[in-house]
Amino acid sequence: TPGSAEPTFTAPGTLTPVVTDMWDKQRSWTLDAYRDAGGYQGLARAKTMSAGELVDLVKASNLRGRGGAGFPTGLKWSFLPAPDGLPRYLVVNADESEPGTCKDMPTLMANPHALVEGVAITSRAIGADRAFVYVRGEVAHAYRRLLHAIHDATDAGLLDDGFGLDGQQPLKIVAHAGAGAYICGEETALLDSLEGRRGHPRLRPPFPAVQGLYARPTVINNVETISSVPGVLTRGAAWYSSMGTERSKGHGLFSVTGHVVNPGQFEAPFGITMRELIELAGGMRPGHKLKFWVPGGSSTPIFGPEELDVPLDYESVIGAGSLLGTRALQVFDDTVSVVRVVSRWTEFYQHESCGKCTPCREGTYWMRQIMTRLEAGQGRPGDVEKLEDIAANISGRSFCALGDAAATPIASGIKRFRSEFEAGYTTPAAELFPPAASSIV
Ligand code: L3W
Ligand code: SF4
Repeated sequence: TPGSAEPTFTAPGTLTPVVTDMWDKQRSWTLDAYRDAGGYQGLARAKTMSAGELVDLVKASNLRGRGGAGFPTGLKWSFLPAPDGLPRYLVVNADESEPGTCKDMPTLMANPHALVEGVAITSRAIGADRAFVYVRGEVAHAYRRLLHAIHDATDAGLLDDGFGLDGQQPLKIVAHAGAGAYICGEETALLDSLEGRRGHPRLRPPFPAVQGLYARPTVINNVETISSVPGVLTRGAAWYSSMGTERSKGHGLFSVTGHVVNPGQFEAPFGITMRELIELAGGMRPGHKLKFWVPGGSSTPIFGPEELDVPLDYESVIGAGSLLGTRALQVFDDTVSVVRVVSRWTEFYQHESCGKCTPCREGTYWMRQIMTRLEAGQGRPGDVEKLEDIAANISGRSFCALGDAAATPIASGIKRFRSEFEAGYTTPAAELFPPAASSIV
C-alpha cells in the first residue's frame, strides 16, 4: 500500500506458503526480514554447485513457467547454446498486465528478495552476469521496492562473485520500468522495448533462448517462476515435485477476484479446484449464485458452475476446454451481464493491439464496434454471427497470442450465453443487469 507506514500483505487461506511465506510479516520486503526467514541460503547452496547441476536440479523439480504458458523451466534454461565467450542474459518478465492477474506485483511488493535471490541463482545456472527485470511501468511503487532490494543485496556483497561464463564475475541486476503497453509482456516485444525500440513481437524461431536480447542467448522467465527457484534450492527438487498433479507439479499463486466475500491470492498446489478456492475466499457474496468464471484472465475461455471441480492444473483445464494461463480466476455472479464483461475485455484488446498484423489490428476494432452497440441494445440482426466470423478469422491467423486472446472471450461468451448477446439487438445490458447490483464487492 503506497504511502502507508507499515503495509502488510495477508494471504488468506494460504495452503503452501512458499512464495507468500513472508507476506504477513512486518517489513517483509527488507533484507533483514528475508534473511531472518532463511533467505539467500538457496544462493549460498547454488554457489557450491556448477551451472549444469543447477539446470539439472530445476529440471528434476518439474518447475514450469508461471507467466501463462507453463513451459518447463529447466528445459528452457538448457536450450541456451554452448558458451562462446560472449554474453548471455537473464530477463525477468514483470510486466504483469493480463486483466485479473495480480500475483507478480504483490510478490514484488511483499517479497522482492525472493525474486532477487532467484535472479542470482538463475544467472549462475545460465552463466549470465547481467540480468534485467522489466517492470510494468504504471506500478511505480513495485519498481521502487525492487530497486531497493537490488541495491541492498548488492551493498551486502551477495552479488559480488559467482556469476558469468566462468562463474566468478559479479552480477549486475537492472530494473527497467516499461511505459504501460500490454504487448510488452509478450516476450519478444519486451526485448524490443528493452532495447529501446517500440514494442512489437518478433518472429519466432529464433526463440530468445538462441537469439534474444541484443541478439544474444537469453532466458526470459516470469516473476513467480524465478521467485520459486530459491525454494527448490533450499528444500530440493523432490520436495517441490511432491506437490501438484502428475504433470503440473509444485505450488502456484491463484488470484481469486470478483464476487467472492474475500478476494485474494491463495498459494496452493496445482490441482486445487475452483470450488475449494471459492470456499477459501469465503464463498460467493451473500444472496447470489455463481454465473461464470475464467481460469486464467480474460485470454482464457469462460467456464461455468459445471467446471467448479476441474483440477486447476495445465492439462485438466485444457481437457475441460480452457487454459490455466496466469491463474487469474475472475468470478462473476448472477447480477453480471456477460455482454458488458466481454465488451470491456474487447475494448482492452483493441486498445492494446500493437497494430503490426491486419487480423488483430482491424478485427479487434470491428469487434469493439459491434460489442459497443450490443451493450447499448442497438445491435443489428446478424451481429452475433458477424462476431463469430471475425473471431474465427483472428484466431490462429494473428502474429502473436494477443490476437487469439481477443477472439477468445467473444467466441466462448457467445458459445455459453448466445441469447444474452442476441438480447443486445433490442435491450441495453444495463436494463437486463442494472450496474448497481453487479458492482464488484
Ligand atoms: C526455445 C523452443 N524456447 C517455446 C519458450 C518461449 C517462451 C515459453 C512459452 O505466451 C501465454 C500465452 C498467453 N525453443 C521453444 C521455446 N519456447 N518453444 O517457452 O512459449 P509459448 O509460445 O508457449 O507462450 P508465450 O509466448 O510465453 C504466454 C497466456 O500466456 N496468457 C497471458 C499472460 C499474461 C501475462 C501477464 O500479464 N503478465 O503473463 C494468459 O493466459 O495468452 O498463451 O518463453 O520462448 N522450441
Ligand atoms: Fe500486434 Fe495484435 Fe498482431 Fe500481436 S496479434 S502482433 S498485438 S497486431
